[in-house]
Amino acid sequence: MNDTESLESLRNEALAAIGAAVDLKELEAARVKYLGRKSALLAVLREVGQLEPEKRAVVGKRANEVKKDVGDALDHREGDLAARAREAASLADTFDLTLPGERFRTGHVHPLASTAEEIVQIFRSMGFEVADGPEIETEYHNFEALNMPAFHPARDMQDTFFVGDDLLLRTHTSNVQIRAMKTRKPPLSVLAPGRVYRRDSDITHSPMFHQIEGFMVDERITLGHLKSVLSSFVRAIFGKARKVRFRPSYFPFVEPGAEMDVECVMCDGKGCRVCKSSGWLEILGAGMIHPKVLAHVGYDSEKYTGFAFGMGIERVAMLRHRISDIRLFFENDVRFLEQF
Ligand code: 2U9
Repeated sequence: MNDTESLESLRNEALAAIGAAVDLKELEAARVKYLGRKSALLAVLREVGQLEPEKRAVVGKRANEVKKDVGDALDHREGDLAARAREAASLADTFDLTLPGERFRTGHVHPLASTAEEIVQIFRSMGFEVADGPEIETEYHNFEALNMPAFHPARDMQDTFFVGDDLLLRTHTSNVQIRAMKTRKPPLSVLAPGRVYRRDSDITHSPMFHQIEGFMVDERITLGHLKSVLSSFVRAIFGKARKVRFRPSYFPFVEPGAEMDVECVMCDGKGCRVCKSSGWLEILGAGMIHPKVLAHVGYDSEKYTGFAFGMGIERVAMLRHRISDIRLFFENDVRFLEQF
């Protein structure tokens, strides 16, 4: 093989190796091999001076051309490989949009909040307005004004948290109604939803729970109005077909007092463990507002009469959703809350 032929095969070999380099490392190795100090091409260029003059011109020219071709091919391939490396790196950083996404956990309205809202809406549709009041209350507004003077035995029915000399955590939302009555004149129909506190704790009692109380006062309000409003309420929340019944009961702030039962929602009145085989579930307490309570707020009990009622929101929610332990409402376990 003469010098020009060996230059051609060197050029072909170098260009093939450059084209076959898959990364910058392999390309650098090709650069060293074909253009480095110990490369065959540089040896040709070093020795070209010793050739006879005619050969020197031809071989020298071709060797320089080969050197330029190999250098250009190296630079070109380097640009390609660098671009490919950048693209691979950026692809590794991006998301695979075809992968299934993570499921978002959506929030839920707490079953107590939705039950309270539903109860409030039913009474609003019957003309009641909603009022609010303090959870820390005086003995007067929580007991005295409700016909429960000091040492009244009924105070024991509502074991109380005292937080000061004359301050307690309200045991019912009746304080809101007393305050509403004191500042306003009949006709009035007010609903008082809110937190109440009693020293009681087991699977159906919590030291903090929620009540909705309400009252209606005007001239000539009768027990008939009470029965009509509360029967409508129970049918709206438990279904039209549900039977209801009233039983006499005692609360110091009403006279007469009554409790209202709804046909058992678990067994449709047949008798089960939940209704203790009676076929009925107690749902709320009610009565005609005691004349002494009307007198405390400055209403003429000869002219005005009214009815009042109270219920526990937890109890309504437990019956509607068949929940057996009141503590589930307050543990905030998402596995429980997600079901509503
Ligand atoms: C005023 C006058 C009268 C509200 C009433 C009840 C009967 C009653 C209980 C039900 C279950 C409380 O949550 S519970 O433990 N309530 O039975 N509440 S009458 O009577 C009032 C309220 C305010 C001024």
